[in-house]
Order: sequence, then structure tokens, then C-alpha cells
Amino acid sequence: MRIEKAEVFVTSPSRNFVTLRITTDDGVTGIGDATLNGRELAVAAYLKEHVCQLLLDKDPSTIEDTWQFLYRASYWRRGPVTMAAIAAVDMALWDIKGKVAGLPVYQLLGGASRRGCRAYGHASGRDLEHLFDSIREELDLGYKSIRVQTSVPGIEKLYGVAAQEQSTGERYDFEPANRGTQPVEEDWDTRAYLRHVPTVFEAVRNEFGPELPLLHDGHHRMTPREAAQLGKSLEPFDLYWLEDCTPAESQEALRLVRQHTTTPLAIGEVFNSVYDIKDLIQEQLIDFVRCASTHFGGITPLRKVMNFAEMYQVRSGFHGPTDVSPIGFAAQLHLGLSIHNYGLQEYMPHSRLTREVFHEGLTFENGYLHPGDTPGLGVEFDETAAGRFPYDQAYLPYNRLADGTVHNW
Ligand code: CS2
Ligand code: MG
Repeated sequence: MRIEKAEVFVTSPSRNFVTLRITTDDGVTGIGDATLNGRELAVAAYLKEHVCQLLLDKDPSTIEDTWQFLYRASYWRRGPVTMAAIAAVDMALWDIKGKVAGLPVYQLLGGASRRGCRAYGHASGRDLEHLFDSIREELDLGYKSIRVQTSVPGIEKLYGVAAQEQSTGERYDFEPANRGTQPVEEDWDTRAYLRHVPTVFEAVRNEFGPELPLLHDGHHRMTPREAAQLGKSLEPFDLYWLEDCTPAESQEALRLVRQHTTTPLAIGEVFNSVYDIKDLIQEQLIDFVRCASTHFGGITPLRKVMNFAEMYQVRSGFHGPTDVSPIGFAAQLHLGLSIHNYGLQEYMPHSRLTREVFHEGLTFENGYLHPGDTPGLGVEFDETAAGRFPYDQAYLPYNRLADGTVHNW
């Protein structure tokens, strides 16, 4: 069997997605996700201009060798654009291998280690009343773990909260990127945030009790000391995890946080190689790996990291926002179902329009996800539907502090 075609599709049903489709000379197709929120066209170009022609006439069965070839032969290694492109090839080849074998990918990865993948939902609110309603909504949908994000007095627009949308009575729009040629500026005040968040979790615990696993996303905005302060102040409320508590380009930043708090730490959604996270795992500085197959080079490297993490009892918490396409989401569901050290899967259901383009095979029942048993990844890409939604430029917001300084969003 040889690779005959490698095609790149950029489509924008509810948001922009980049999809790679590989077709073999036997007519078997495999699809992969190369979506990088706000930089989609960079990855599409990397694939179209520099990768697709390298795949032609290659043996699609050699997944590991193809991954190593694409990683090493470019000379310039790592980085979000490169690794999203390699991820799409990797996923597509696993998809093909599953279809040829007549098996779902998780069976190729060692079979299921659990009945399903426990998922967490997303509750948010501009005040406690709206937040409590949102938590109840997620519980009614079957989620057994819930991420909690809220507005902060004095901060106008805040990640993860639909304060402005909820004023129109709509649920939080999970997609943070805004369509347009310029990123939207949002505001931030760490001191106000550090004062407010513990009061929110105290109120949530008083309302919903001690059992419900609660998560919170710090979204890279604190210094290590500030993160340590928040982690310590949240200890009475027994979080399942505090995510992205501080930017981790310097992995040693987490040593300071870890010294001061036992609040579990999750990190990794902006990481794209094992070298971004290996020290955090080896030094037990984190509890959950937040990487996404799409941003991390695909199933192949993410499985290696999780096997490494297993030795340190660090579990998975794979990133699963709406900007990981249904293909990338399926890829990490198959991996999550098979690894031993599974923790929790983020689940932001895709919109109806997105599901017109990507026909998902997953199920979500009683708080558990399953990728399904269709051979391959179990997702179908509808090229005709994709053609109805042309690329529509969108950028993630950015932050400025009160004095105008740019800050992590
Ligand atoms: C967030 C993401 O889901 C999360 O944990 O951090 O929604 C993140 O903001 C987006 O993926 C950025 O594109
Ligand atoms: Mg996050």
C-alpha cells in the first residue's frame, strides 16, 4: 500500500479547523487534525507547502518512522505549527491502520483499560446565581466533574466566562476566538482575581457539597508566587485540579508552587513536545498532563509521554476545547481509553454546524465518553459540507493590565 494523495482542508463551520486527508492507492483514507487556534493558516501552509509532497508514495503503515522523519528531516524542530502539522499526519496514519486492520485505534494501542473516559464539563457565571445555574445545567447533562470559571469584580471581560453573552441569556460560548482581523483586548487584575476566586469556591462547596470534583483554569496568568497563594487558598475546597496556574516555559516555576500547596496541578495545553513537560513529570511538579494530541505531534508522542508519566503516577487530563477538532478529540479519546494512568478528559461538545462537517463516532453517557468501535478513529470528514464554510479569520483575545502592560491571556 502506498500514499497516493495528501489534501489539506480549512473549514469554518462554527470556528476554523484545519484537516489533513491522506488517501492510499487502495482507496483507504485517513484524517488528521491540524487546528491551531488563531494560527490555522500557518499550519495549513506548513502542510501544503512542505509536508504533503514528502508523504506521496510512502508506506502508510510506517507510523513511527514517518513521525521521526517529519520531526528530524525538517532540521527545525518542535514549535506549535510544526507539531500540529506532524500531529495531523500521525492521526491520519493511525486512522488508516485501524481501517486496514478493521479495529478502532484504541485496540491497536493495547485495548480498553476502562469502560469509558470520565469527562468534565464547563460551568461559568458572571455572579453566583448564574454560576450555580450553570453548574446545575452541567450536572443535568450528566457530568460528574465540573470546571468552574467566574467573573471577577472590576474585570470587564474574562476568559471562560460568558458575562457579556449571558447578559443576552445565551450559554457561555465555548469558543474564545473572535472573528476579525485584530485580536480583542481584554483586561486583567491578578489581585482582584486572587481575592475573589476563593470566595467563589467556598460558596460552591456550601451549595453543592464536598464530593463534586471541581476544577479551575488559571490560564497562565499568575506568577509562581501568586499561583502558590491561590493554590494554598483553595486547599479547603479540595479541587480536583488547578490548571495552568503559571506560564511554564520555565518548568522550574512549578517548584515554587509545589512547595507551598497541595492543590493538584494540571498543565500542558500549550506544550508541543515531551521536552516541555518531562521535568514537570520527573520532579512530580504536576499531577495531570493537559496536552492535546493535535498540539503535541499526535497520538504517537502523547502515548510516549503518558507511558513516561505512568512511572511517576502522573495522569492524563487531555485538553479538549472546541478548537481541538472532532478528529483530534477522537484521537485522544482512543489513547485515553487505553492508557493505564487516565485521569479526566475535558469535553466541550462541538456545535451542530461542526458536526455537519465532522461526523463523530463518540458517545457521552452518564458522564463518560467512548470513542466507539468503528475501525480507525471513528470520525468521517464531509468534504462537501466543509466547502460550505470557508475560512473566516479569527484571533484569540489578549490581555492588558490597568497600566496598559500586555499580560498573559
Ligand atoms: C482552555 C482553552 O479549555 C481550556 O482549558 O484553556 O479553552 C483555551 O483557552 C483554548 O483552547 C485556546 O484556543
Ligand atoms: Mg485551559
